[in-house]
Amino acid sequence: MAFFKTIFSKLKHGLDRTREAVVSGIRSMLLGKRLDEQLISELERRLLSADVGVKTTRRLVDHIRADFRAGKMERGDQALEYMKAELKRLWPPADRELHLAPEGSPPTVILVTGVNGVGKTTSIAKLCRTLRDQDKTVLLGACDTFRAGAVRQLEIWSERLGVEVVKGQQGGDPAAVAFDACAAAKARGVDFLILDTAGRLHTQDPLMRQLTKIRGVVSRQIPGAPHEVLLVLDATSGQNALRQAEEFDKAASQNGAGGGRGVTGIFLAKLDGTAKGGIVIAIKDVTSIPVKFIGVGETPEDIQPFDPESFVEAMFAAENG
Ligand SMILES: Nc1nc2c(ncn2[C@@H]2O[C@H](COP(=O)(O)OP(=O)(O)O)[C@@H](O)[C@H]2O)c(=O)[nH]1
Ligand SMILES: [Mg+2]
Repeated sequence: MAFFKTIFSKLKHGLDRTREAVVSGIRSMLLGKRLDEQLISELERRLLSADVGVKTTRRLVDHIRADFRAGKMERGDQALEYMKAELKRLWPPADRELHLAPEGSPPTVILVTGVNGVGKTTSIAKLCRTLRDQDKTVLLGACDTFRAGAVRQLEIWSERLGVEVVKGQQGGDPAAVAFDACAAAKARGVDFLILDTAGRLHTQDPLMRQLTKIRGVVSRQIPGAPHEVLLVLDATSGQNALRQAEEFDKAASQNGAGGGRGVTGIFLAKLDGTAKGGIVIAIKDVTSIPVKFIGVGETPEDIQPFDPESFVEAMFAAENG
């Protein structure tokens, strides 16, 4: 399935800030230069400051240092090529696709979760837009009943995108909205049901239980659902995003609701708003949850599938390349 396609220019543009702040520095530091100990230490510092993460940075730099000392690597260009190749290999090919309902038994249910303000509703609009472009029918469920204006925000997007929303009372039970949305999705035979949930603080236990409850309702209504639990993270929040990934994964897999699977994928929003695009690599270091999508702007078109090859190329691309 390839609903989502990389558009390289958009991806590259989305990573402008990361590239300008850190990576173009690394490029110009290495290209055409001879390696020495000082250059290698500087490389290490810059990788860390792009939030690449300690583990991967250490692995890359240790290898370059060892090869340099053994006389096997002399030029900065070689170090750059080595890093790109290694980074591309970090992510196994499996499991970046959207998990779908079995052939012939729609709907595919996507539960979208994450802390307030990270970009959940916007990311849903993006998913919705791409699916609509592929002639898929989509229904939205507004399970964020806590925040005033949340339902309205989803409705505004849905009107623009031409999809319907199932909603409940403000302050009502989100699980009840999930129930109604599942019933409506089945009755209408839509291909996809996307549920927007309230911004749950990962440290607030009752809110986590709420998520578990929604999962339970969904799985009883539609066996095998939710097929995908997408955690939206805000790339601009750095280390905080990493902690959220760990906490959500733990909490969502407790109690066994919905088959006991935790978060099945990450939607990393606002990559365009940060110079620390290396966070994608750090996420890989601390959790086994695959990043499936990245957000590179505020409009419904600003979505990209996460593809390691394109990502690394875009991150290390020459400014005019
Ligand atoms: N630059 C940028 N802004 C984004 C992106 N995704 C969301 N936003 C903005 O982040 C803010 C919060 O988004 P929203 O979807 O309401 O977050 P929610 O509270 O998690 O539903 C809004 O101003 C969005 O326009 C993105 O990929 N890039
Ligand atoms: Mg929202």
